[in-house]
Amino acid sequence: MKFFPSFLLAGLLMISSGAFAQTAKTKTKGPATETVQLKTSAVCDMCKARLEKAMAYEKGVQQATLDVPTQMLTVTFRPDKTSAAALTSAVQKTGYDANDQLADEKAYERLPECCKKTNAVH
Ligand SMILES: [Cu+2]
Repeated sequence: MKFFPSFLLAGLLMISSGAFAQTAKTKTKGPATETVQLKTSAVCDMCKARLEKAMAYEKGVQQATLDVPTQMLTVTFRPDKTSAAALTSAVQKTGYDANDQLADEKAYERLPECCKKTNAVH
């Protein structure tokens, strides 16, 4: 009779430590990400490719997708590596407006004619 309770206790300890290990693992699994949406002055698929590539080179960016018809750039990023402000600035440096922030003039001038914001989305 003495053997039984101690066996149960050992079993319970094993179960509870196993559960604890699993909880700790879940907590450290993958860093948190945030998503920001930027309204850009992109007008065509070349703009899309250019902006998505520029975002891919930004540190902390996990995914970037530009929807040409709505000109919305959606960026998923790691807030411990970058910020919405840094990504806004990166869009400006690529030659495009980002929300109410105007494009960097020199970068904008380097864009091909078809990508200038004077054009309608095409
Ligand atoms: Cu374009």
